[in-house]
Amino acid sequence: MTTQDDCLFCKIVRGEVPAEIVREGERTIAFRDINPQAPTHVLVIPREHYADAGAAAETDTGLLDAIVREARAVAEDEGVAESGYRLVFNTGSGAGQTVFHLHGHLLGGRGLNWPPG
Ligand code: IU
Repeated sequence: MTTQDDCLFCKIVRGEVPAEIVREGERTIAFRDINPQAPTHVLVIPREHYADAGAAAETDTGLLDAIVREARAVAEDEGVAESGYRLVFNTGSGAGQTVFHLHGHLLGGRGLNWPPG
């Protein structure tokens, strides 16, 4: 499995940096964003290091399936599945990505506008 010593989210996976983990899967973990943008704002990340969704899609499409499934499970756990939620993969700095370890933002619990900013 690929991990990076200096990657913040790899450190969360290894338990070296604390996070409020809400769900753990075989290939993924989900934890609350430290700067929540909605009442429910959970990051779903792979245990393995990929820089972004595109990098994972090139070699490991099953991983993206696992992330989407886990996001749905978290949405159900959080009670936002029925009212609707958003799953966002910021991909590249121009799209607002700041942590270069693949993560899906699960946002819910409030009305979400479209188009996003
Ligand atoms: P982005 O899509 O790469 O911009 O998202 C990174 C997210 O990681 C962002 O929402 C941060 O608030 C969040 N985050 C975190 O949850 N814990 C941390 O220690 C750090 C960032 I640094």
